[in-house]
Amino acid sequence: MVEFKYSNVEREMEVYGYDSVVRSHCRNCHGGCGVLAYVKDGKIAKIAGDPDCPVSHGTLCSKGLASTQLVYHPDRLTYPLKRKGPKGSGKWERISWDEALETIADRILAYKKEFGAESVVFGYGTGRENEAVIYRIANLLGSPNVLTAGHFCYGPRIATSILTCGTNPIVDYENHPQCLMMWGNNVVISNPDCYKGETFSVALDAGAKLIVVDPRLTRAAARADLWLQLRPGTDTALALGLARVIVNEGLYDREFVENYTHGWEEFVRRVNEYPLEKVERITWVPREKIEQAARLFAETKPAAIQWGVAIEQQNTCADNDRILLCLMGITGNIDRPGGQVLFKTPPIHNVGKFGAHGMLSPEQAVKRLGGDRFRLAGRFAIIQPKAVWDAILAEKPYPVKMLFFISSNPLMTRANAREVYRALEKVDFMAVSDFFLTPTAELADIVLPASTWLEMDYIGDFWKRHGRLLPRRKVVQIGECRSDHEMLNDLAHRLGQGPFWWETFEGGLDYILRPMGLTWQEFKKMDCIRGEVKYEKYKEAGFSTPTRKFELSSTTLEKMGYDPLPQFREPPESPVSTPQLYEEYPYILITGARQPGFFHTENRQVPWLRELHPDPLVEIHPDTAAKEGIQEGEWVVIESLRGKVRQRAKLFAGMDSRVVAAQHAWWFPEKKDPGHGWEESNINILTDNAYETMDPAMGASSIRTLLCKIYPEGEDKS
Ligand SMILES: Nc1nc2c(c(=O)[nH]1)N[C@H]1C(S)=C(S)[C@@H](COP(=O)(O)OP(=O)(O)OC[C@H]3O[C@@H](n4cnc5c(=O)[nH]c(N)nc54)[C@H](O)[C@@H]3O)O[C@H]1N2
Ligand SMILES: Nc1nc2c(c(=O)[nH]1)N[C@H]1C(S)=C(S)[C@@H](COP(=O)(O)OP(=O)(O)OC[C@H]3O[C@@H](n4cnc5c(=O)[nH]c(N)nc54)[C@H](O)[C@@H]3O)O[C@H]1N2
Ligand code: SF4
Ligand SMILES: [Mo]
Repeated sequence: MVEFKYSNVEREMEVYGYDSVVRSHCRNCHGGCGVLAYVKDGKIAKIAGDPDCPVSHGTLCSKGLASTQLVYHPDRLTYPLKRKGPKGSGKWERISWDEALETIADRILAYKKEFGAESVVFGYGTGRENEAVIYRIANLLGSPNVLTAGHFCYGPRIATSILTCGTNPIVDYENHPQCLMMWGNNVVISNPDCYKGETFSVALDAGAKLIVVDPRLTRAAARADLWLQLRPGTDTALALGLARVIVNEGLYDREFVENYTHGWEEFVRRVNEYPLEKVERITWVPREKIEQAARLFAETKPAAIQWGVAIEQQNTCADNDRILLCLMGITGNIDRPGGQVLFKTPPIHNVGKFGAHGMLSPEQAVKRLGGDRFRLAGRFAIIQPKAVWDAILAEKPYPVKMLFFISSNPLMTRANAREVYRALEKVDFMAVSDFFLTPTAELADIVLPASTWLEMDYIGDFWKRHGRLLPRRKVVQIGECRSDHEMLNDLAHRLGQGPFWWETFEGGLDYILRPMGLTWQEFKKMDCIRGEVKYEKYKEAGFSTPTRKFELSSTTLEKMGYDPLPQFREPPESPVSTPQLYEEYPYILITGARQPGFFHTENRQVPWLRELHPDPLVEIHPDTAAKEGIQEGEWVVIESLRGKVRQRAKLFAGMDSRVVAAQHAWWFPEKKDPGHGWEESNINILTDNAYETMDPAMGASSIRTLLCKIYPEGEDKS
């Protein structure tokens, strides 16, 4: 039974006259925070943190608190739309769900017949708990092409963890890590994937040591015992340097290394290719600091690495993840209390069959776009967006005719936005499911109104790696909006996939829960289910890898023709790899450090949140600003080889003066023309997606490390 142990629900209801309160879980980011939704006269009147929630303990961020403004926003799509004029004309007409889904189903079946199922590409962006149903419908159709952000976000952490130790090691905050190394991450703002900033902050307050690896002085860096302010894009070299100190000073966990790892000798040879003078030269981090950090991390037990996406948006993406996994392993922190634990999810069915991809035939699977080039990505059903744009624009290796984006705004969020635009403009047919008419949706043929998390029943977090399941309970219905799960369940029937789906998606929820002997109606009354928590499982069963060991040297990567050990590569554009370009574009540009109120392109129309960040900002060191004649708050032009955009200057001394940091995902919903200003400040107009600049295993684009120039608007330097 749902119990309100720590909250004052009854009193709140009495004093404020609320009619009811629904306990649920927010998903305005990757989700997980417990909320109490107070309802009055059929409307959500207030969202509050749920003190009984085991994930967030009553805390919420600004995005969660502003959910009511999202749900009741006047610009929300509340019924399906069909485009009336040419693409991007902004002319729409209301249609029924039947007409919308019939049109989409007819197109899918027609393209499948004429061009093969692979000509239909489904797409989503970051994790929004709808990915399993999207893979299910695509797999059953026979399309191997689901476009995600997985090439440069989280997918690499999952893929490399599976290769190295069987699953993603999660920081065990409940058992008090004594040292945290925060690497390319800012969890107190981003609360990403399996983590919440709250637990990290509690660990620091309890006295955990902190090492931060970040080119920018974040709040966490300011609190750190050691801040390693590296040159952007040089993470693998720095981590190899740390590993070298740990190996050569004998600070590693001998017992673990001897009994449970594979490839130790090769690993030692590799780290010895990185003497600290070389590492210092590459990374700009003084060798003494590297030594101090290595000793602090290896000698404090238990310790954990709180890693983030910055290390993945580089051409060394997979190597960055792999070397950090190796650091977790050789220090003996894997699957130990307070270290990094290979948590088990409760026994459930995965409707998407991630990993096994059992529903896709091998003949169709080999057609996955880019799968032969980015073989590690392909193995995890991840595709590089450029392969899709090429298939639309050049029809190579085969034509892609239809895109169906369900929770993504790729025009703003994928590298080389102008190429993305050309592809979206050219594609024969495009459907989009979203809350709003975004710049991407404006190029669609049909737009479907999606439900927010407050408008659906679902099993929150079932795809994540921290082992918890939480019921998400529907609070309200807005217009004709439907959850992506319900929408795809309906579409699947129209595609002839009925026998593999359910009458309504409640059947899908029952299916997910069935191995636990629960139905949705039963689970709905519960608070949370956690998988069995057990430590050092490898001592009994080994690791779930080909050698049953923790693979410092990856046998799988070797078989795939990749270097089995992590190695450093210079960023594709850098003072070292392209010195001539550096003369003309003299700053290293990093993009996309998270902002509290926004979630990528989301929330710019939500008043409470836009108030936090009215304009796009680019951080510039005061010395650089002085050199370029830039004043605080002034609009400036940021330019790369690909193009230029405008943002406002924010002077910030917490960076090397050679580095500039711009925000990503900016569009202006208040601009009523159909483009909504997508070109003005969209930093992905500057980022590159040439194949040779990508990570060879995952296909990650280097959106965190490129070269730019910057100057006051009006002083055109091109
Ligand atoms: N330059 C640069 N670019 C980046 C990054 C960076 O750091 N720098 N970060 C990258 C990363 S890590 C990622 S993951 C991607 C994210 O890329 P995307 O996921 O494409 O980005 P969003 O802006 O979040 O787009 C999501 C859209 O879906 C809608 N939406 C939200 N929830 C739902 C839902 O439940 N159902 C439906 N149907 N729609 C929903 C929102 O209104 C929004 O328009 O961006 C990447 N782009
Ligand atoms: N509020 C909010 N929360 C979000 C999101 C959002 O858009 N807004 N997006 C969500 C998504 S999809 C993701 S993937 C996560 C990401 O969230 P995190 O993993 O926390 O990553 P970021 O905040 O993007 O970047 C973390 C830090 O990386 C640093 N950095 C930049 N370049 C480098 C580099 O070369 N090396 C190193 N070591 N550090 C570098 C930046 O200065 C920044 O402080 O956040 C999620 N949560
Ligand atoms: S961090 Fe914010 S947006 Fe994310 S689940 Fe918690 S309250 Fe919601
Ligand atoms: Mo992401």
